[in-house]
Amino acid sequence: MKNIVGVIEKVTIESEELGNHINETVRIHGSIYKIRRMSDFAFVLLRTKRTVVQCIYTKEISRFSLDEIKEESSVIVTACVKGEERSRTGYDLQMIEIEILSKPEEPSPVVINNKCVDTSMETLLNFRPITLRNEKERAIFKLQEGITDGMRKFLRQEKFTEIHTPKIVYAGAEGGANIFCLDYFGREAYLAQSPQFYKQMMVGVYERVFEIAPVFRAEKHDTSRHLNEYISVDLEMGYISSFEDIMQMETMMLRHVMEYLKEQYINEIRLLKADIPVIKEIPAIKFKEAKELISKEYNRPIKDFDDFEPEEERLLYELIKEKTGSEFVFVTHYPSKKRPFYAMDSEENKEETLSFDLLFRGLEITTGGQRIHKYKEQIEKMKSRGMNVELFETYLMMHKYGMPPHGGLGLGLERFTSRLLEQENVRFSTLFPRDINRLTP
Ligand code: AMO
Repeated sequence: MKNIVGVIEKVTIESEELGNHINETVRIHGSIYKIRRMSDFAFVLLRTKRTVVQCIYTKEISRFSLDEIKEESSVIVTACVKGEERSRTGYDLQMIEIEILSKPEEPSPVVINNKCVDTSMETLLNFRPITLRNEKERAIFKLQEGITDGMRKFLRQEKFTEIHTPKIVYAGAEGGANIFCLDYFGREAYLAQSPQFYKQMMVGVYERVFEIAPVFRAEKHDTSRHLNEYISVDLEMGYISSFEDIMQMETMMLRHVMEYLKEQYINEIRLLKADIPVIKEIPAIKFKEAKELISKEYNRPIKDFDDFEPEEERLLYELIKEKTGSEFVFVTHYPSKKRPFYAMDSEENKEETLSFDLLFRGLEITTGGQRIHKYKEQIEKMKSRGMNVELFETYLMMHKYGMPPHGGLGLGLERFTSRLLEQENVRFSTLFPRDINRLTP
């Protein structure tokens, strides 16, 4: 019998530690990212967890043949760390020995070791397990880690409890036809469109909750902003004075995230040439006013009085940016008929809801608002929409047995990341996208 004591023996060092070992011999592991042969030496780039380290191969010092190694081999390099001003990191690794742990069967079908993967989006996504190894490609998702990490840190600080809610559900929360059905042991079930019901229920338990998890939308259209599975950042909070509290909380959260990224992810920001906005305040405009403003400023007749066309979202961004300098804008008081049954209507105008969207660089990234917390009011609204109240019995339990005034929001992580990086398609910020045509890899 053997005892596992919970210690991993360290045989190699981390690339971040290299700067502390100038003129010392170290062992470091990684994948051979690129071999660049020069006349009497070679640059060998080693891809480690987060950085690409420059190694130098010379016949004089290196005790192996360059022909022994291939790109994408997994290796342990023994090398001397030499200070080198011309190197990005301030040092080079003079290769002495190499231990090859594994070699690829075949060379990569796509060139992944140039500055960016120069291919179509289709190929980029088809070969995702490989193309993600590109320095820039993987930096996108490292930065995305920073976004969720920054959000988590902020929300914990604000006393939100992180929760995990079911993704197989008995009813859709968001209405509409974009719901996936599944056979649940002979009963009809669905994939959750959002954690809406559960996060509301959990407000009754913890007052402030959040969840960062996948949600599913059976969108049949193939657009640059729609995915069939995406990561939703959901928060819900009780004892709000008005739905503005939610917008205030989101503004604070986004401000915190931007600062956190600049502190912790500067290399990824530089590599991706990301323009991280400084958030001071975010203007808020009523939906109706926004529609009229766009129509007036751009001389466009309003076609749809209840929703934005994608082009209108872009134009609103241009306008707000020009007038206020902000790349974000809250649009409030959406028409009641366009919002789900749980949205609270405004006292002043029952046709409008106490809800909002947040647009970032011309794209909706968040929806949020105040919810109905009174039982009778909720039942009444459901009945007026012809809904089967009985089906929602377990949801309505919280209303029946008492809930504080509350509200929350849902933010699409991929949309947010792709706007931050000013990408043309949300798929570029999706690790393994699921869309109407794509189920692999
Ligand atoms: P909504 O349905 O507007 O609201 O979704 C919230 C946010 O999720 C993102 N999003 C999507 N991202 C990629 N592909 C899609 N198909 C997709 N659909 C939505 C958007 C959007 O702003 N329960 C409410 C939120 C709340 O009120 O708390 C909800 O889900 O960024």
